[in-house]
Amino acid sequence: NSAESFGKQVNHEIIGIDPGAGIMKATNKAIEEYGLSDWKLIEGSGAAMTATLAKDIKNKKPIIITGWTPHWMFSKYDLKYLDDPKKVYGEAEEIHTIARKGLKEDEPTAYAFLDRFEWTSDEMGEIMTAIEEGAKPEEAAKKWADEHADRVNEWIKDLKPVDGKSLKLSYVAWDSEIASTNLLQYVLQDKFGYKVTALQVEAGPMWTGVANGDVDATAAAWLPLTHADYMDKFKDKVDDLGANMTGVKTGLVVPSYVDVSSIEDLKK
Ligand code: PBE
Repeated sequence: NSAESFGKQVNHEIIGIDPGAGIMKATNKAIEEYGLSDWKLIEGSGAAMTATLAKDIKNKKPIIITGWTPHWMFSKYDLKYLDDPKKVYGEAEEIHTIARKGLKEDEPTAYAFLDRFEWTSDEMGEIMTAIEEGAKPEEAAKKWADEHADRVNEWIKDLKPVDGKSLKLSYVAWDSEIASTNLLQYVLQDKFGYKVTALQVEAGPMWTGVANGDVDATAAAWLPLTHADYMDKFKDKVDDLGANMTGVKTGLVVPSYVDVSSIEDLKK
């Protein structure tokens, strides 16, 4: 049948991203729970995954990737999530901002702003798409903030500027987090006068940095499921400031021309 030929056509390879990503852990669990023992999850990076996706879509070749929303790939290409009846990829996922212990007392302005910061996947999508179309991340973030002063003003209202104090954010080079972190960096610098370093690291160090106090905050904690391991390990050592975005999603994704609709179909 066509599902069997799909597995063969893609060499039973799922194109993954960086090994620290929660979606990689979820995919290994999916391979187990759906009995996909002949499938392999290929490690790489977000950028390598989207490059492979672009190439295969151009040639109308079958491909299966680890995907997530918000992501520009869903507006650029016709893609679909495979159904996940066992809910291995969770439900009602959110992106949270987490801060180091003590940030609230040490930097009340940054803390209050980060605590208020919440936006939508459409808003993030505008920055992501601009970057995908060639804008530098910091320029795309600045442009978005300048064009959405009403939104930015809701977040910064009544908060007092600081004078050149330093702040560190950590993030992973996932397209969604490149967009959010560049926006936070711009607002913290331009509206409050912080000197912000945005450290691009792997997922493990992103969490560890906040937990051990080397990093002030990250806006890239996907919860409750995607980063559950990290949260379990560090929950007493970080401040969870709640969701900065709701309704996000992860899963296995294929171009819509691929004739497979559920993860269960991969077994056949
Ligand atoms: N992601 C994007 C990340 C979180 C943000 C879904 C690729 C992950 O840890 O899987």
